[in-house]
Amino acid sequence: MRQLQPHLKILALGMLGLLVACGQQPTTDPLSKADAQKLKDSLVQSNKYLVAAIASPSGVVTTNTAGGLSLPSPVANLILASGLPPQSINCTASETPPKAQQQDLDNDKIPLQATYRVDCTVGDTRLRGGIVLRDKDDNNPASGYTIDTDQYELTLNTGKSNESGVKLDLDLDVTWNNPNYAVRYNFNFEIYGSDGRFGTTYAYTATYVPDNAQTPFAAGTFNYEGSLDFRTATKLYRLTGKATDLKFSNTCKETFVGGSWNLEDTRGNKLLVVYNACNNVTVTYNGEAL
Ligand SMILES: [Ca+2]
Ligand SMILES: [Ca+2]
Repeated sequence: MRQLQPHLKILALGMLGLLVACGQQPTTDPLSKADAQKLKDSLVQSNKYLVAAIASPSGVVTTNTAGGLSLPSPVANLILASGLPPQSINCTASETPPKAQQQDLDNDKIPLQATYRVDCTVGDTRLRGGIVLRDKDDNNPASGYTIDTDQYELTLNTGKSNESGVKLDLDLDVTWNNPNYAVRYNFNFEIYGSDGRFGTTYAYTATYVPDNAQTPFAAGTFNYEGSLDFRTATKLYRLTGKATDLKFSNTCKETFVGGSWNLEDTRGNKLLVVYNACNNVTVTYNGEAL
């Protein structure tokens, strides 16, 4: 064993070096316009997943789009947010425990806990991953829920030289705080393809004020602030973010439908995302349209 020790030391030093290399410090460089464009793409593409995960627990989406399973709407919506056409989607899917064994005492269609795994293909597009859904309180239909994705990935042109895709790690925690909700987003979204690999990471707790307390996830308003990390191949930007009166409506599957999201780098450069209406978003960088 003694003879191994120098090797172990070298190994330990090597690993330490690796850890230092991975722990990239945020840059103080101004956000370049090219990177601002990538950040815009990331925000706009990721938007639909944020919107999808908020769904009316009372409205179960009965669908054959995921291997014939009838899924709770936050789960079905997340799968449909991939943009795969529901008619031609071909999935293998599993549900644990099986539906017949799932507990739902408050009948809010959110099981006490269930895990869904899907593997879907349409042509050379593939979606796979896991989603765990939990009721915050299975004796209270207004309680809220948590949804966590696991190794969730959408690949386009699978196996080809122009393969591209997105990886999503979304942990969402919706907690009732009568009459409003606290919504915790823990979000990591990565895009890869011909533009390289870039991603956004953030963790915010938003306040969510429903328009109507009887149907809390039909429509409402989000407000939150915090930092957002944007990684490119060479840089890590840490931006401050403030979302003001983001209007959510479950009639819009693509985007928020009102309000704005302001992101600012360490030099005061501003990326402003304005939601005009459903799927109608204006993004400017220091006042210039992107
Ligand atoms: Ca329940
Ligand atoms: Ca409940």
